[in-house]
Amino acid sequence: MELWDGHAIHEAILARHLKSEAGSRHANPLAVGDEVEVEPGEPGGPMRVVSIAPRRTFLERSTGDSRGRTQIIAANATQAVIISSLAEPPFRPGLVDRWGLLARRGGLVPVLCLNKVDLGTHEEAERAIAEAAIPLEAVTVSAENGSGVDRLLELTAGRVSVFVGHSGVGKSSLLRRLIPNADALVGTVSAKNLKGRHTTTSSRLYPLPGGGIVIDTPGVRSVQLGQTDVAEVAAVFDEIAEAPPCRFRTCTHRTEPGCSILAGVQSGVVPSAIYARYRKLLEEAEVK
Ligand SMILES: Nc1nc2c(ncn2[C@@H]2O[C@H](COP(=O)(O)OP(=O)(O)OP(=O)(O)O)[C@@H](O)[C@H]2O)c(=O)[nH]1
Ligand SMILES: [Mg+2]
Ligand SMILES: [Zn+2]
Repeated sequence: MELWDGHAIHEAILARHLKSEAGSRHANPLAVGDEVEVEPGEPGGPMRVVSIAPRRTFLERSTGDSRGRTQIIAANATQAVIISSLAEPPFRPGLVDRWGLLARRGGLVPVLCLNKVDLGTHEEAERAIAEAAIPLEAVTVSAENGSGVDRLLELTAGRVSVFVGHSGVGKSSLLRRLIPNADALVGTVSAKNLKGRHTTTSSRLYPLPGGGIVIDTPGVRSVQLGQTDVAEVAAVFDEIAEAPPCRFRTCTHRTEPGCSILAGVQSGVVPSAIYARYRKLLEEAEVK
């Protein structure tokens, strides 16, 4: 793996005791963004990572393995920039919901970046965000023609951001807009992939010319939530999180009597599209 000391890149390996922490909740011991302590290795050889600092934030997703482990996608980022595209692939609000939940879980602020607006217009992009009632700060951009990229620059300036989203939405293209010579990469870490196979996926950390860091990640096929609960899912949707309390404190807002959310759907205070997304997220997260 590559290690960045703030100036230069060094080759490093993980000390054996860090490789296999039995009973770890995580499938990968080390993630991009981790801060580590190193010792010199063999003369001329790689340094050894001997300890990993406690993470201030983490962005994880479930690996879906039988041990219920998660993969840490990035450590210590302050903001998750959820990248979607207006078209090719089409905008999917449900994915934004999932990433938003995972970001909040790990202490990151989720923001939405809707890319490929050149395939439509900024107005269409903003309408798509409004119709989906996405409760996040949002920017609409095009990596293709550069429009809106100044707003993405402002949003990322001085912050540690991790770019997430499906394959092909334009994460790396946007990064290249932010960092003209992005090929001078400054840090990678390899992670074991999902099913325990040793295919290597790699995320990379790039310092922004004006200060701040962007972590580019490979697109993932599925964004599994793993262990979650009603409160965590409800917190994704402003209309649900901010509704008055239900009769039962343990209400799941599905069929319970005295449910203020169901009443809100009836009266139109809670848009039915939002309620449908809430139910979908609950079901997919297998909240009982
Ligand atoms: N029309 C249009 N195409 C874009 C835009 N941004 C990216 N693309 C194209 O979309 C494709 C995928 O872009 P990437 O930047 O590689 O996407 P990515 O999100 O990094 O994908 P992964 O690395 O697989 O996760 C490329 O062919 C880009 O040229 C855009 O704003 N408009
Ligand atoms: Mg990419
Ligand atoms: Zn309820």
